[in-house]
Amino acid sequence: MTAALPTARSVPARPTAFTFDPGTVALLVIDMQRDFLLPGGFGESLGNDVALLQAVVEPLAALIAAARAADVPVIHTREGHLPDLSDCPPAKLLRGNPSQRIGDPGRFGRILIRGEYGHDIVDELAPVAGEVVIDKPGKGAFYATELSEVLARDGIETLLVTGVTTEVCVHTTVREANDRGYRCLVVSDCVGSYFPEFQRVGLDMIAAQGGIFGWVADSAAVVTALTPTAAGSAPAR
Ligand code: C5J
Repeated sequence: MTAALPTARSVPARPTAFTFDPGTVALLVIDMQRDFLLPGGFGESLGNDVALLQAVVEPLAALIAAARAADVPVIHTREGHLPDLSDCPPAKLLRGNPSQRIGDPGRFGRILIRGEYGHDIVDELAPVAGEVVIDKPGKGAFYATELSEVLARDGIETLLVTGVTTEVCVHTTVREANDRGYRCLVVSDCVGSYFPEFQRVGLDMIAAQGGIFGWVADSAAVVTALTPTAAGSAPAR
């Protein structure tokens, strides 16, 4: 990956300061979908407290706004399946003992089915025209998607990773990204878990062992680094 350029920005982070070139960075927003976040949705039907995920919305909205202002690409993902469930392995469909399964009718339409209201992104974080939305059948954003091609096309080398849930789709995606050579900064208050202990340990695991999967910083530090006046120069795009 490239060495720091003159336009490089630095973010206080764990385990070390994180530098990035604003011309080769993208903000990845993972699965901020109604099915996971809204009361009455799939996440809550699994017995989860969705308030823990909703706490992510406000700081993430501010981070997305900063990325857009800095001309940093914002890439959204949605976990979900085709209406005939042909892309959902039986092992995923039948796992656990939820009151409702993927594809069943739920309060917001068929659960985690593409095109349904619940499958889409919450209003506060809705993509704007021109932003890429990756539909993914798995937990990782690279598996069976066009994400690699999108990143290569846009010359992206570094990912600012946000979304839900920390220990599932965020972790899987960060691990996939690592194996593909991307540098990942996970934004601590812009990722969320239904389980506070998984949130804490999930973030610790990213930064452990000298940053085995990447770096961890809070959104205030990332917004400061993205803001041209604070960073002292305009982005390279
Ligand atoms: C889960 C996700 N937790 N987006 N999905 O099933 O993390």
